[in-house]
Amino acid sequence: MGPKDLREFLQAIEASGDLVTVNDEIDWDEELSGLGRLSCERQGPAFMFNDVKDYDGWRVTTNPIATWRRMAIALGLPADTPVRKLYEIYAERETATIPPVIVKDGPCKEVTIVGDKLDLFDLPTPMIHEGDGGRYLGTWDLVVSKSHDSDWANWGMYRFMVHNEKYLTGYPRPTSHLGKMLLDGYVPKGKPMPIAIVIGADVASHFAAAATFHLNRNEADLAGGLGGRPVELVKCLTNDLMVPATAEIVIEAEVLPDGIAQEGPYGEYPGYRSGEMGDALCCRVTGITHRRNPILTVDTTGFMDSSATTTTISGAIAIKRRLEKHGIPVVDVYVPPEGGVHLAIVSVKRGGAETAKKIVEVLTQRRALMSKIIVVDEDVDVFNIPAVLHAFATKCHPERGTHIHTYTGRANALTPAYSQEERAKRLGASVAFDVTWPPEWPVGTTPVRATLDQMHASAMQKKVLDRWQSLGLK
Ligand SMILES: Cc1cc2nc3c(=O)[nH]c(=O)nc-3n(C[C@H](O)[C@H](O)[C@H](O)COP(=O)(O)O)c2cc1C
Ligand SMILES: [Mn+2]
Repeated sequence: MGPKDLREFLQAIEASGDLVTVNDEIDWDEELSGLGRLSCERQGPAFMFNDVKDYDGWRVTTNPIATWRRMAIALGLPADTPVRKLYEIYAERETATIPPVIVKDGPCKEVTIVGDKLDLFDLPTPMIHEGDGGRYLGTWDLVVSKSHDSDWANWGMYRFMVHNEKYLTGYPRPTSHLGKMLLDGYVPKGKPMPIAIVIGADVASHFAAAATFHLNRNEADLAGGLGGRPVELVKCLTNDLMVPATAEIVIEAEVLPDGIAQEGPYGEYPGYRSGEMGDALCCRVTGITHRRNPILTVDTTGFMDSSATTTTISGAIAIKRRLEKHGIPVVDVYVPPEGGVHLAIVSVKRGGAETAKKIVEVLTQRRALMSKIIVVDEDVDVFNIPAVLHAFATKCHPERGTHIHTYTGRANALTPAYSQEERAKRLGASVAFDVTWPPEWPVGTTPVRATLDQMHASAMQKKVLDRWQSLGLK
């Protein structure tokens, strides 16, 4: 079972040496996020900042899940669990959903603020990067919304920026489930859409919010599966939405059906500041509730952030399921966090040009997040980046091995390689690199890899391995 709330998770990563506590004063204005940023780039620890300038009584934690070690602990596993194993366990738990339970009260209600007392500047919201459009409150969050005409309660992780004391502006993409709910249900009727921006819930709930999950299905069930226990939900103060009861902070708000506000730019997950300030949805805060001595969690978004670790695991599993559904003989899929959620590595039982072409088509049919797909033979371990790089450098034919697929209207507007014009028109392309031996080459004519396991007979391999062991080598 995973940790029951954020505090239990933080204790666990402190015990394993993956959390560093800072008791000296630190500035919310770029300083604490700067430390968090450097830690992502160096695969260092999460931080707990106990003394944030101007914000007595508040604490800030950066990048809860920016390493596989912290992901493992979040899933209730040993910190050194191999990535392949994490993928297997995550995929298993995704299919074993557990519905939430409703409780009457919870720690997230220890302090409640409504009416004139509401002021977003009372929260220690950091200025994360120089050049951001403002202070970002929602980075590692969980945003609850409910369908206008059904019981579907969606959870998504979307960025939100402080606009003024009582207004926030946010960037759920129009293709996100929140975006669809708003545009299909509330905007046509001219009704405000209630939302709850939840910060510091149990980690499994945040995984569920960031996961690639079905339309019309509740991520709360997925959170139960991932954490191995039902999530406890409690009703909001100023609307009927249900939120995780152990959350550190809950911002209750309503999205205006007929108002917009300026949002961005923001240092984003591909590892670059993306775009200009632009029109975005606008929300009026209706209530704030929080735990005593609350902890604001922050993802210092950019290269190797929490988003890279979290979204790549559920994204890769979704890609594998999708390829299987389309009859591709897929073995493994890995989306390495170093690729900024733009690169997928797919191993297949039988490769070749037709397979590579089909893979790039299938993976760009609806949304097109991956711009590079490396297709390898199954004897290449997709989790072993040096092995993948070796195969790519040697086996991909520069001309016949490159399969480009272009599309309009669904390109990822955050892809750094696209020009401003391409982004505006959502024009893009994805490429599959075929790093497999052509299936039409006669058996026995493909080059043999010069490795111990391929170039030597099994008797010699055994002899060498025995000698290796007797030399005391690992
Ligand atoms: C730290 C983090 C930040 C994210 N920020 C955004 C965002 O601002 N806008 C967005 O559309 N998706 C964002 N995502 C990705 C979504 O959470 C993800 O696509 C999720 O599946 C959305 O849920 P939905 O399918 O219910 O819309 C973010 C993910 C993470 C991990
Ligand atoms: Mn959803």
